[in-house]
Amino acid sequence: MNDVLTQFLEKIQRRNPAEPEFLQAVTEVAESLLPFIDQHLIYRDQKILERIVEPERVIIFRVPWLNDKGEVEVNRGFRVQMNSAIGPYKGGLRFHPSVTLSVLKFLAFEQVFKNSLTGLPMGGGKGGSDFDPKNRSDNEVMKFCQSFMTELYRHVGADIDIPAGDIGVGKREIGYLFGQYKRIKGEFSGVLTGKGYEWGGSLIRPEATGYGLVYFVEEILKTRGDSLSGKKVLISGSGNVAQYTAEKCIAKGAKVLTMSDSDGFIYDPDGLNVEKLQFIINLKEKERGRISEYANKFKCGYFKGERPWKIKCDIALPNATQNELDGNDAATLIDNGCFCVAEGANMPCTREAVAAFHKAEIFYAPGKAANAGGVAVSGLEMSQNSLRFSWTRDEVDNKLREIMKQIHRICLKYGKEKNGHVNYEKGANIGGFVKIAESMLAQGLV
Ligand code: NDP
Ligand code: 2IT
Repeated sequence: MNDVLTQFLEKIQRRNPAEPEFLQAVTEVAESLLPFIDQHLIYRDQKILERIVEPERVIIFRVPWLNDKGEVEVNRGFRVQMNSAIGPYKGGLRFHPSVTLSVLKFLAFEQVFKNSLTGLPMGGGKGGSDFDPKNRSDNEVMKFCQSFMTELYRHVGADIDIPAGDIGVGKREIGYLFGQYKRIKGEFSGVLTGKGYEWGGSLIRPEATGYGLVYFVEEILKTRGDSLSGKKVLISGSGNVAQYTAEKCIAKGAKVLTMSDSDGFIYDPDGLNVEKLQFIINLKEKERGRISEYANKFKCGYFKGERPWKIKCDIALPNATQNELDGNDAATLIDNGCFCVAEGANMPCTREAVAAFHKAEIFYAPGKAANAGGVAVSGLEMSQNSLRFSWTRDEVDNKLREIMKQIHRICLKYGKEKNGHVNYEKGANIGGFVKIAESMLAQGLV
């Protein structure tokens, strides 16, 4: 089996040179899937995994625009349409200077499995640009979004490919992108999710990834008759996912000790409360300021250039970006008694970190399961757009909770080891794969 894995990965590497993040994501999935595929020869003979790792289509385009000084700027735009076996392509847009083809291919690949796990009819895709919205005026962000959509509109549509937000793309950016699509096409459709509630968005979509993550952690804790009450929690990031993760953790009686941004992290030994969190939300969403200002305001620790994982905790929730928690961080967490790591971000833990969690047999929930709540409510936004109807907050929240419970059940079904330990990574990979594989078989060689 190791030979098969090695050969498979060597081929991926040869065909996708200089794509380390994509190779990392494929390695993680192939390690769980190849033994399973070996027991289901039709998947092997029909080369299902070989087909899944090849995007159906990749679009790369120039995004020229004028900044506030009247100067020309040029960025690169991408959309990776990875797999449409179970529905139209679906996945976020990321605007960040670190965006490359490799990053978007890894994200699109993860999205395929994640979307399958939600149980909703959504294929997988991801897109974005190396544009950095930080320190840009609203006018510049609008100009960029308009230029970006002036090319992207050809490739997306409510039944074709439905983008949403991700790092650097929130309600403001979705608004400008939607406006430009509507203007070019002359139609008001559900081409994007994460829209404002007044113009076709869903209640709970802003909260969904963070809330869903906490609901998933609750399911994990229930397996040992435990709850979040009184647990010490580390959160990284202070954006959309981190904010609503913190809100729900506080509501469940957990003690949130840290939050971070790309400059450093704050450590509040008393724990955040609703007022303190509101300060962070205002700081990040309105003033677009830095997390260090929290430490100045509430007189607590600020660790410049560091990540929160050295603080003693029960539960760690990496919610910022890929590879933000490495093997050394994992060893520190385990030594300090952390027993649960659940990924709000996509692939925040390196392979070495994940290996350490498996070895220590602590709970480790991969992003494709734990952070699926965001895209799940995007799917519910699509349903509401099709119905020309809006569900209440409670209706959407209850559906989200049920979806996260169902994903947890799938992880148990495929991930329970002989000794009773649950390998959520294996469970999520196999559980996500089966539905896609069966759909691909049914649809023939396309
Ligand atoms: P936001 O842009 O709202 O927030 C991102 C946060 O992460 C910010 O605090 C940002 O700090 C920090 N960050 C970003 N890049 C880096 C970096 N290179 N190093 C350190 N910190 C960094 O994004 P989201 O909250 O939406 O996304 C966070 C993660 O969650 C991503 O991995 C995303 O793919 C994933 N995710 C998002 C979903 C969603 O619905 N939005 C759904 C599922 C997963 P700073 O402000 O300094 O840049
Ligand atoms: O990584 C993700 O799942 C997202 N950024 C959300 C995608 C979506 O289409 O809502």
